Amino acid sequence: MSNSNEIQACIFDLDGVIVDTAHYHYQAWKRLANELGFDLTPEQNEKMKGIGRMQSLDILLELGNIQKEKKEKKQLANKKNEWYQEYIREMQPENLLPGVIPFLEELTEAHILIAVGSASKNAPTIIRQVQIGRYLDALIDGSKVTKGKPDPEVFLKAAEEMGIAPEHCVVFEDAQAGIEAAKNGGMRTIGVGSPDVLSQADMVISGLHQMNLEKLKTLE
Ligand code: B16
Ligand code: MG
Repeated sequence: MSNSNEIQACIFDLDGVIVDTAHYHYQAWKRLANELGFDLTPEQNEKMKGIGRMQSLDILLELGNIQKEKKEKKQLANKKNEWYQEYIREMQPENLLPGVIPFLEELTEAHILIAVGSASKNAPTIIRQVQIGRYLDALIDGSKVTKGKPDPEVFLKAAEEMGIAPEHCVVFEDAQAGIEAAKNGGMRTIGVGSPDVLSQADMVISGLHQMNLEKLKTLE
């Protein structure tokens, strides 16, 4: 009989956990802010992490105290996305963050299922470029959800696609909104990044190079 705390699946956020595209998002938003006549600090950018494209734009415009019509907003979001896609076009397996492959290998060997749950509509492209598709049992990206993090939809859909109950899932996230989303879905959480920002998580690590099966099992 399986223990009710048993970890049967890990769900990974993409940007900031598997790859450092969080940095590219920041560069693209900062470029847009500069074009609109103001600057975007790394602290302000924290609020935009893990949030969908249009919602992020709303936060940016509010920071700049700028009002735009719907049509112009679409154009600004497209512009940001084109810059972002330019940055990610060159990505390769070498761009995977340290420790990703050894941990995915360890999970696969232990028969723990693996999913990616990302707010990004560019997630399938990134996964193809860094070549980790073979490890995944489910991929839920921004085009498959209607509600952004902190709504748990993205993680609940990943769990459902794998056929695993939320209480048997652990979510790895670098964004406050993502930790909140996982908790709202009844999942355990591992924050990837700074403990100051991710204090709500059950455990915080600086990157997947600090993770292994034994450490994961301490959450059971
Ligand atoms: P796109 P994640 C999120 O990905 C990013 O953290 C967030 O900064 C971005 O705005 C969002 O994806 C949408 O991305 O513009 O590519 O659709 O962290 O949930 O993997
Ligand atoms: Mg992220």
